[in-house]
This record gives sequence, C-alpha cells and structure tokens, in this order.
Amino acid sequence: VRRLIQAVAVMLVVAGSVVPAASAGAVGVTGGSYCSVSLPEPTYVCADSPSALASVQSAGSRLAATQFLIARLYDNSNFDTSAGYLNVYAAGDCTLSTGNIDYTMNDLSTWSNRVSSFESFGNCAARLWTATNYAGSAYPSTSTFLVSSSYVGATFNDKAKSAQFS
Ligand SMILES: [Ca+2]
Repeated sequence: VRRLIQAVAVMLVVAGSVVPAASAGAVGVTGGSYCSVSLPEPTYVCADSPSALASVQSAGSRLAATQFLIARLYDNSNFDTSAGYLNVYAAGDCTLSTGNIDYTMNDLSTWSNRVSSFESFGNCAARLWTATNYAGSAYPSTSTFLVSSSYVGATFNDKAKSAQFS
C-alpha cells in the first residue's frame, strides 16, 4: 500500500511540474521588462532582454507570421530601451483614416503606469488613457492621436492604463 501511495505521490508531483511547462506558451509572462502582445489576445509575453524576447516568441511561435508591429510603448522617455518596452502586434496595419479605432488595449495590465514614450507603425497613431477601458484623461486628447511621442509629459508619465490605435 505504501508503495502505491508513493507512486501516486510521484505522479502528482510530475503532473504538477508538467502543467506549468505545458502552458509555457506563456513562457515569459511572469517577468522581464521586454514584452510583446498580439492583439486582440491580451496575453503579455515578457523576457529579460530584447534577444530573449525574440527567442521566446520564436520558440513558442506565439507570433503568427501575419502579425504586424503597430506600436512600441517605452518605459522610458525618448524611446530609450534600457528600462524595457512593449511591442504591440496586430493582424494588419491601421487604416489611413484617424476617424476610426483600428485596435484597442482596454487594459495595459503589467504595462499599466509605465509608458513614458511611444512610437506607432503601419499607418497607426496612438491615444493613451489614464484609466482602463478608455476612461480618465486622454493623451494627446480625446479626439486626436499621435504617431509618436518622445515624452508623454508630466501629467501622463507612468499613467497610461489603456490605449487605442487609429
Ligand atoms: Ca515609465
């Protein structure tokens, strides 16, 4: 009987260790300042360096070949990468018009209260909000977008909790 119990215990341990590894498509979600998110899936993949982030992405093939980089949000101002960034991927470029919203991030999650500068790509421009779900105050304003900003200003620095792309 004891042997059986031991065997069961071993199996439980193995199962316990296998589960996290199997869901390791989510490999880097826990740590690291260099992150990416593929919209509309709100899963953040993070790593300790840009190269580690790249290898996590390719290893987990979390990034479909059809994903386009539409924005990069920086923890530091002046597009400085040393404190980390969040690459935002989407299924395609933004439309040329800024009269519509092409992509949204209703909760910046681990990237809340960090953004100090940003760049947008693929015809996109960005608007940041100080609360989730596009509430609170908006940068640059509730009716405009910016392709890039080297510093979002003292009022919005480390305040963004959601974002829209047009
Ligand atoms: Ca910051």
